[in-house]
Amino acid sequence: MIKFFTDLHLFYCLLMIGLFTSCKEVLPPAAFGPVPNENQMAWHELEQYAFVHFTTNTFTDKEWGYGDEQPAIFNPSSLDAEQWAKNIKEAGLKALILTCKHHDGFCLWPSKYTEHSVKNSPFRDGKGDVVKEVSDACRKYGLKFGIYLSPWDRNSAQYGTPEYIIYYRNQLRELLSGYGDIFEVWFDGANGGDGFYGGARETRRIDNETYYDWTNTCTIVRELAPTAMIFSDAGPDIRWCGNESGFAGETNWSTISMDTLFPGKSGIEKLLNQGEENGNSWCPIEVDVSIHPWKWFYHENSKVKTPETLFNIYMESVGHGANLLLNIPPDRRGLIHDNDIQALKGWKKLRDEAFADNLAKNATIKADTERGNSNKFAAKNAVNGDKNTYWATDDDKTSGTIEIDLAELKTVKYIVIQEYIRLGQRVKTFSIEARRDNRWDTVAEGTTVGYKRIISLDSIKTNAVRIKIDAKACPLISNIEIY
Ligand code: FUL
Repeated sequence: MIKFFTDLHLFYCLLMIGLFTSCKEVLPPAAFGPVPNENQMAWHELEQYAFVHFTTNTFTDKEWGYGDEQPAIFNPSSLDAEQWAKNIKEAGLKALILTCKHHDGFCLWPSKYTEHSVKNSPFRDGKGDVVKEVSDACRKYGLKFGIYLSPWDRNSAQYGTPEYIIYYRNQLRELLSGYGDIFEVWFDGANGGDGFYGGARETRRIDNETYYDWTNTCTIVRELAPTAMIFSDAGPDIRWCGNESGFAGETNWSTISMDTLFPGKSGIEKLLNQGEENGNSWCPIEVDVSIHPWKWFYHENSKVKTPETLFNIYMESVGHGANLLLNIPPDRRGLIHDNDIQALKGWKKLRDEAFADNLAKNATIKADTERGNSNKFAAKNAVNGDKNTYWATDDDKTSGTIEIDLAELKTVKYIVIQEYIRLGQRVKTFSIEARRDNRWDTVAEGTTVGYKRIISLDSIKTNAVRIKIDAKACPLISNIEIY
């Protein structure tokens, strides 16, 4: 009897071990290096949004007001924030950041800490609040709203003293608590020196590294707007791209070591533009550029960038794994000018046409290696339209090749690749090959991929595309599109 039970026992045990081994779960890779937090992930997914520069400069034809402008000159004849929001939305942009106060110190909201604001202007008989009108319009049109509050203030008599920091923070609190959800706070690194400063009309120099005490200012943002991203030349959440021409590096690591950086530090443009492969923080790039060449504010007869130029900017910002912040400045009426609207429409059309028909959707896909031979990490995850699944290799394989068979000869102009960055940015180099007459030719080579990489090809004819990847750790590719 005892013997019978023991044999049966043994049989069940072996059966269970067998079942367990065949169903053994293949685990996802561990994170590699710094990774984005949830706020940064949501920010990456916005990809592109608008900057709106508007203040007394719009009426004085200046780019940097001295600080002695009379509030009386701020008098837009027909300001319509909904016209801004509607056109920005229709251009496919996802948010709007408003210059609530530029370097001249004039406040677009009736701040209780200064008289230098809309409340002493003819706009809406001194009862207006541009920040409120714009944030309301954004909500109505489904755009996120962000604020720019210039640290440098050429109007304030206190500028350069510790009292000014109290003033600056009070204004920040007003903006963060009175206008609904704020998705981004933009801290400018510019500090030019001379200004009105309450009538002193002199040059005031501050120490960029210490004067603003950014750590404690950022704490205010964290308390009042916990999901807001903080932008400055040097993070902490998003960094500047190092230029105002509209491009992120061909190599663009979203990682950088920020320990010795601070807003306004000079000589770090290239570092900011490319990031650092082994940087210790996740701090991706935002590319800020204006629709008017070299002008942030509206000026009569300003040239407007063509849809084609805007498309190139898109390719070198969003297409290089950065977010694009495109400045669209309203004119003296308080409206986005029709020339700008036409450029935005043309740009949207170019994007829609370029990315209309994703050939990878119905294609057959395979990879030379798949993590644990598991469906969970199979090549097909890169074309299933689900950003949460990805193709991965085993931990000990840092390179891999994925092949997309288009079944017949197609014309291919763009290839989009996205890494599953929630587990870190990994791809160091890639090459793209196209199959023609049973021969594989290399048609493009590049370095980093990151959140998104868009590769432009010479309208090649091919029936299959092969992407070879070399990474710092096992590569994780969540999306491939072919157009
Ligand atoms: C710069 C400023 O000096 C420009 O006027 C503009 O606001 C640009 C976005 O940032 O630092």
